[in-house]
Amino acid sequence: MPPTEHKALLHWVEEVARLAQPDRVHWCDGSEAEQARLCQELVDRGTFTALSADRRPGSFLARSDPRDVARLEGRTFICCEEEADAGPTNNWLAPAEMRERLVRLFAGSMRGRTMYVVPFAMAPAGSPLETWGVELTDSPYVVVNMAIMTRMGKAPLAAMGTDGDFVRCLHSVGAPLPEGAADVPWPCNPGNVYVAHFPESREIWSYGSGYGGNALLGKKCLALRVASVIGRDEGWLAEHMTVVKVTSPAGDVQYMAGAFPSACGKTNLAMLVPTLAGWKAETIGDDICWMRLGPDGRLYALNPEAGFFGVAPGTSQLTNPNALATVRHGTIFTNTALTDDGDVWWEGLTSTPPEHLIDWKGEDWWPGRPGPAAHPNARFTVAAAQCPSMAPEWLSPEGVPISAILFGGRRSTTVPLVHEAFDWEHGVYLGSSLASETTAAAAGDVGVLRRDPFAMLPFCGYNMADYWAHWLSLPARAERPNLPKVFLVNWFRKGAGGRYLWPGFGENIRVIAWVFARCGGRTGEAGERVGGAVRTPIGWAPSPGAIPTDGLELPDEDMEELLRVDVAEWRQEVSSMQEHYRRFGDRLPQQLAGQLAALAERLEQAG
Ligand code: GTP
Ligand code: SPV
Ligand code: MN
Repeated sequence: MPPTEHKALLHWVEEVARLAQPDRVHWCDGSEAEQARLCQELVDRGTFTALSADRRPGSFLARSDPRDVARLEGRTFICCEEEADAGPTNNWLAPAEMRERLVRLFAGSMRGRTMYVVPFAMAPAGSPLETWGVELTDSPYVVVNMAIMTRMGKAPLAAMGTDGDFVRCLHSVGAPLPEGAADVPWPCNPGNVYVAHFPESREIWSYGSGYGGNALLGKKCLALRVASVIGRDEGWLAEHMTVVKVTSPAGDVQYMAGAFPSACGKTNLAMLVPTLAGWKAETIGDDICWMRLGPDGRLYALNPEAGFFGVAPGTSQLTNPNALATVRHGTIFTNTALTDDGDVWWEGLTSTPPEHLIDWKGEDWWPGRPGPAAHPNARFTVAAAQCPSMAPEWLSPEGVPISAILFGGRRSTTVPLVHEAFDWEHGVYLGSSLASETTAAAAGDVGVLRRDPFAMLPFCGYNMADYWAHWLSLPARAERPNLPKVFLVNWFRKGAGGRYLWPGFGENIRVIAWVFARCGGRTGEAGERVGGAVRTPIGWAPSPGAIPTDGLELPDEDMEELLRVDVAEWRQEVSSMQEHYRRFGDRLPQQLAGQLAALAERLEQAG
């Protein structure tokens, strides 16, 4: 007996079962016993390797099919009625046409498998933004990850009642099992992947991939692509942002949100361990935030997720001790390397690799072997509650008031360490201009500079120009708007020989301290503010000495280079922005065209 009397849900589950023809249907209750049973089943079928009970208790390693290792942006679609509403940055197909293709693919696609019914909630229970989803999936790997990443099972199902609205999330790895055939450890169908969104009917259909954002449908598909459309319609924001709580030596508290493209530093900023004495940082969320205007005209942010699906490579005791403490137990690792004593390893975890490993493809590996031992997009899935740096208010249903919004990408050149927007409209311009060198989080080339506005290029569920207009509309939506200040940061500027000029990680607190002071916070113990700024053509920049560098072995010339605004480079940036904006035709908000013209003018004046 299904554990609900929700008619629409029951009807849909039946309809999908008729189409996909699974051998059986299992309603997930989200209990610990269920999680343990499914993990054991994944061990039995070879998807999981149980890690050493001494070294990594309650933890597992999954190795994916080498063809299924990251998000597939080329196979991700926004299927709204009008192509123009998807905009030039999204793949589009008419809903009827996409539905036809998908129905053909899903027909019989779960044969020989179990279809799991996974009810889940995004946002803390009782939040005005709480959104329910139900994922139907034939992947037990997806179920155990969803159990960590969302509030999953009995509780959200009960909260939905008999007629609560939910987002229909349909997922199949696209690998039906003929009777008697042996399964593979990571079934998938890489040649036929679709990650399709129907924003108007609030539906997601994903086929062929079992990995990350392609398959854990609460995350990028629901909490960003679909939620961004709901937010547009209802007047709130769904963003690819980290949220961090910062306390200064003076005891002032500020919450900051940071939009950085995939694998550009959100998780690390969320878990920052400040190197400056007296500063404290705590975590609200690491990847997605939902924000709405409060009655006081401020933007309030909450983390809709319950776990982290974080990048493993580069995570070490030096760079992110909080992440390492979080993944000590009860963690699912995907595509890391396996040590001889049953633990995990990845590039950057230790300065010298172990003498022998099993690499992410399941092959013997030793130092000097070609290729990394862990896939560059290897990840850990772990409950946020295990993270020692969580701020208690990460569970606040109302969210936390944001003082600063940071935009940041990987820019080897041009973009200085930090600068501040002149005002809200200029801040929206900065977000719209965000660009970054591509990473392994998505399939395709790595290190290629591309515009990634608001770090939402692959995640915005509607026309990006309309999304900018939505951001521009915020001040008019509040009686007395009191919106965050906006900053552009760049931890990744490079010097001679391609080395990073800025030490990054815990040292980022030095930039945060300047931002904090710019937002009116008292930084020093005695209550002083250290936020000196000079006006440059691109925005407010720290005045000399305003970024504290005491205790940092940073040559003066490096700091100068980090803060340098090269007028010639910025003129090129303007031409590239003109090209970027041209793609949006007359949907581009006039204010942004005006901002770009004003920037060009300021650069002209600068000589
Ligand atoms: P997604 O989960 O893909 O959205 O990524 P993210 O934005 O959360 O990025 P994350 O914090 O996981 O960092 C990605 C990679 O960048 C890791 O290898 C980090 O070690 C590295 N990284 C993060 N912050 C810094 C920094 O301040 N400086 C440098 N040089 N590298 C950093
Ligand atoms: C990202 O790519 O921004 C991620 C990982 O956070 S995934 O969930 O796969 O989208
Ligand atoms: Mn992300």
